[in-house]
Amino acid sequence: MSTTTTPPPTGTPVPPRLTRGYAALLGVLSVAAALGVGHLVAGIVSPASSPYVAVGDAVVRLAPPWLVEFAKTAFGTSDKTVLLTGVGVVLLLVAIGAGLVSRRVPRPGVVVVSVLGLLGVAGVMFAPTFAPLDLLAPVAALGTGVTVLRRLHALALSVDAPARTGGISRRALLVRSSAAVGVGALATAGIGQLLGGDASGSRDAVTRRLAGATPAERAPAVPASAAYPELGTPTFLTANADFYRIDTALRIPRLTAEDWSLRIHGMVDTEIRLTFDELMARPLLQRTITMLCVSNEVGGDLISTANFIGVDLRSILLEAGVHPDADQVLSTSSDSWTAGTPTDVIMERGRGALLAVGMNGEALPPEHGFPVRMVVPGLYGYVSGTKWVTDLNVTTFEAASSYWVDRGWSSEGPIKTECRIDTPRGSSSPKAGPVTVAGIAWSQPDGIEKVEVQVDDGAWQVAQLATEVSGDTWRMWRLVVELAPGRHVIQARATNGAGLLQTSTVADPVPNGASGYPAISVTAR
Ligand SMILES: Nc1nc2c(c(=O)[nH]1)N[C@H]1C(S)=C(S)[C@@H](COP(=O)(O)O)O[C@H]1N2
Ligand SMILES: [Mo]
Repeated sequence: MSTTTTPPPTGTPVPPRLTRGYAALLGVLSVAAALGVGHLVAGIVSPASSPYVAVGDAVVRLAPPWLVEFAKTAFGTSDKTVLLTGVGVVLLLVAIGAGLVSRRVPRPGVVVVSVLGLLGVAGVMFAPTFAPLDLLAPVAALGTGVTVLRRLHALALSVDAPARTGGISRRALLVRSSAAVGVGALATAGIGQLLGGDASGSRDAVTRRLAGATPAERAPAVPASAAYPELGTPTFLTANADFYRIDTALRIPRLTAEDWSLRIHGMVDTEIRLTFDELMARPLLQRTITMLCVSNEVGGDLISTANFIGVDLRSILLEAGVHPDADQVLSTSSDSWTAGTPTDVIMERGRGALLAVGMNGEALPPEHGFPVRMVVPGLYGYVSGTKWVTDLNVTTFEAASSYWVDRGWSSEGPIKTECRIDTPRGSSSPKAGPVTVAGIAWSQPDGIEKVEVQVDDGAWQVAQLATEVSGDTWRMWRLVVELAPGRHVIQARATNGAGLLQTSTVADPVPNGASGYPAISVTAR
């Protein structure tokens, strides 16, 4: 560890530079400090926002499917470890490179470290679970990396200058500082790992348990004829990573299945407490359900469909013995969010309210409520979809209110019959002539019986409906209309399985859901 002391050719002063060895070490120390601090901040705020983990996840998301498949077959369950090791090796090489290009001045290394930092920022920003607070970790990492590189670089270049303070030489100071940065990087990373200890091990175990379980009731089949993704409608089942997400959680609760329990109390004959094992010992039911957020605008995308698996909530409440005047089930999550569900909806025979433990063949993803959430077909999420649910208080609407009701939303939240036009896109310019209009419609739990489309002031034309999967899910529709060149307004409206036409009254999401016919304007050319 010293600067090279090449004898200066007579007359010309040679700018000092670092030895190759220390330059490489400097690069590694800077990147290690950045990752350590990033991991620590992520451990406090949100484990998935660790720049190291986020970049690893981004690699998985961006990798071509064949590579992912290959990794799974070649490395099995250790594919994650192999990936993170691979990312680590690449980072180490880049870090060494960052040091080696900075032997004279820190600038090139700062650029390399900043690019790495920005990769971390990008990895976090484009993660499906992104929340603004997640930016803290990669930004802290970037700042740390650049600062360490600049400081140590300046110190290393000055080792041959006379000692600054009386006792200790600059060389000794450099050795100590470098060691301190190295130890600090390991310590912050370690503490971050401890703090961030998430429930992923517990979640993997639940996924394996679900794979081995035999459901007492299977989800209805989803034939290819149930959706028109080739026309621009969503796929029938929404992949977990694409499932819309709404919650007030700044950091996702890290509840494990082992730590979870549910208490059912209040206006019941017998209080019930369930552990996760006790819940799993009950009959498991698969149900395909379309969930919707009350904040969804007409035409919006806060709607998704999954194949949920879980336990019948009604049967548990029957066991508890609900008092006849208890009109509300107030559910609370481990992070103290609450929802109030009408008891009569949960207790309706055939409604299918679930305490869900799985989603599309996996344990619930952490951001969708692992280990247990409520799902009630036909009710907006804010009055029924409690994620990380740990408490059910059987009560009345008069005695208790819930999170969004306290903020002005309606206490009852039945999903309104609605539809959406997915193709053509609004403001697009399709070719004049026959144009396919397609979209989705929903009316849980009655299902959709008819969708009609109107072009300008023309007659309402009945669309072709895709195969119905269940009344609890969306139903796709399509229709070819003739468009003459020029601007046109296309509207749609749905009629549900009970013969009820959706309302044409335009309403905002507040206080109980948006309504009105979806309309787009296009210019045929
Ligand atoms: N614990 C908790 N559960 C919650 C919420 C929340 O903020 N916290 N939001 C609800 C709302 S408003 C909706 S629309 C659904 C969304 O569920 P998802 O994120 O799995 O799509 O979750 C519901 N459950
Ligand atoms: Mo919502």
